[in-house]
This record gives sequence, C-alpha cells and structure tokens, in this order.
Amino acid sequence: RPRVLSGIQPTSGSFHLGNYLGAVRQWIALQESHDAFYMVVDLHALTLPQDPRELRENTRLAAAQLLAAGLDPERCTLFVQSHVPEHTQLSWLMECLTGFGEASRMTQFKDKSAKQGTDRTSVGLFTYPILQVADILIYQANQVPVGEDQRQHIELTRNLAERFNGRYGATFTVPEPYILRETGKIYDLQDPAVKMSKSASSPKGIVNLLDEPKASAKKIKSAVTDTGTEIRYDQEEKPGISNLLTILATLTDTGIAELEQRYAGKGYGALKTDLAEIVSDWAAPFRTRTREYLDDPETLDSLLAKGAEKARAVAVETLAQAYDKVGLLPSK
Ligand code: AQP
Repeated sequence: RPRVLSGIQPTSGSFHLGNYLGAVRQWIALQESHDAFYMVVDLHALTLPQDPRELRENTRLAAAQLLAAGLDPERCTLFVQSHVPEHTQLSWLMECLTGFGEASRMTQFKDKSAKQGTDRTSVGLFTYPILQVADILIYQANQVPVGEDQRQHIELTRNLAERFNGRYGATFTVPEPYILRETGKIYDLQDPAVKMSKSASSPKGIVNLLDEPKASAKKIKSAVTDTGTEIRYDQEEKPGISNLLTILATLTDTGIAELEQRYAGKGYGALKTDLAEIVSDWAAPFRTRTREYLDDPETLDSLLAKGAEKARAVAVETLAQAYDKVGLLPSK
C-alpha cells in the first residue's frame, strides 16, 4: 500500500472547518487505502510562543479531535511528533542541504514574519518547513494530504529529496502533494478572498468545530455574501457563495450542480440556514466524542505511545540510512 503522511498543529484548541475539509477529511478516507501516518506536530507549534501547560493540553486535544473525526488507530499510525526524535535529527541534515535564499522564499514565513516583525520572529519559524521536509521524508511517504497553503512546502520537500538522492544515491521517496481541488482552500467567512486561518481570521470569519452550535450558526448566517441573489458557484464573481456551496457540498456529499439546482430561485438566507444546520448536526457528535477521549487521558496517551512506537520503527531505519549516506561515523 502506498504511504501517506500528514500533520496538524496543536495550536489554539479547536480545529476549524478549513483544517477539517482541507486535510483531516482526506486523512480519514486515506487510512482505508493507504499505509497512513498522521501526527500532531507539537514541535511546529513551538515556532510561535506557547504556554507550556496549554501546549500539552492542546496536544491531547488535537489527538482527541482526530480520533473523534474518524481516525482509527487500528487503521493508521497516529502519534505526536516530539515522541519520535528522529524527525529533528533528519531535519539537521536537510537544513544543511537547503539554501538560505531557498528557505527565504517560503511565502508562509514571509507572511507571518512580516506581520510579527523580524525581532519577534523565531529562527524556528524560518526553518520549520525544513523540519516538515524531514517529517515527510523520514517515513518515505508517497503522498502528503494537505491544504493548498502547504503546496510550496511539499515542493521544497520534493526538491530536497531529489537533491539528497542526487548527491548521495537513492535514499528518499520523492512525495507528491495530495490536495483536492474542491476543498484545498476553504475561505474566511468574512473575507472570502483569504483562507480561513487560526492566526489571520477574525473570530467571525472562522468556524471552530468545538464552538457552541449557536455560535457557529450565527457566524454562518452572517457570512459575507456577494451582490445579486443567485446561488451559483463562481469563484471570481461570487467567492462568498462559492465558499458556502463548497462547504455544504462536501459535508453532505452532494455535487455543486445539484445544490445549484436545489437552491434555484431561493435566496442566500435559505442556503445559510441549511448550512448552519448541517454544520451543527455534524459538529454535535464530534464534540461529544472529543470530550469522551479527553475524559480518559490514560487511554489516549497509551494509544499515542503505541503510535509513536510504530512510527519510530520506520523513522529509525530511514535516519540510519541517511546518516550513513552522508558519512557520519556510526557509534559503536
Ligand atoms: N482554510 C483552509 N483550507 C483548507 N485547508 C486548510 N488547512 C489549514 N487551513 C486551511 C490545512 O489544515 C492542515 C493543518 O494545518 P496546520 O496544522 O498547519 O494548521 P495551520 O496552518 O496552523 O492552520 P491555519 O489556520 O492555516 O493556521 P495559520 O493561521 O497558522 O496558518 C494543513 O494541511 C493545512 O493545509
């Protein structure tokens, strides 16, 4: 079975609709057909200041949400990034292969550091795409299911894998991005020109899956829509309505064309009311299941420990090969 690898940050508590529709939903589907490795990337979270206690709680919370969304530890390997120290070890080799200019061109870094200012930007935020390269290559992943915002980082991963293989001989699988055209980018409800995002969206623009249903419904009902009244998918002319249609189509497994027909002659209000209900209905059992996993931290922790053990078995082997290839002297 081809292998997939992906990760999600344990920052700010709840996952949002963009995380779920852009990434986690694909993870759940892929665990049936692929040898799937999924992780909570706690080391990546450290690129921005974190309260230690919150980080620990949010790491469990992220794992609980992944399980509640439908990941099955019998079908996939679910673990916490920092439990597999080989990631950071491989990352060093990758850093030494990356050009400074090449790393400087990462748009996520440019955007985030521009917002924070250089003095408040950590070197970790600069090098985090390279740790991500190591996260992927250490499992010899064939595909990486992520949102559109990660495409450039997967491209960097491919370049570094090819560079390493070219310099030292075939070592790493060169991975492909797995990004769905329909849901690769879910937009901010208040500003449908930008992606829904933890760090950049206003509270009204982001639907958090653990929010109270009423709060989510209110946000959906006050989503910015476009001039006119027609419910039609048109990313250019009607980005707000197109975003709502995408979310509804995905959550209900319905084609966009069918939805356009269903809402022909109806106003934006009808679409918003239905979507608010669908999101609430979806999120209610998700919230309950998340709470159940959190109520039993021992079971959750031991499940993550088992996942880390499975992941480590692969990571140790890849790291040993890579160390050998670059000429590091093995310790006796
Ligand atoms: N709006 C989105 N549409 C589609 N996919 C998205 N992802 C994030 N936002 C969207 C995908 O979710 C996965 C996990 O993302 P992450 O752990 O990297 O979370 P993030 O990038 O911190 O999430 P945000 O909200 O996008 O955070 P900031 O504000 O920090 O940039 C990834 O596969 C991501 O592509």
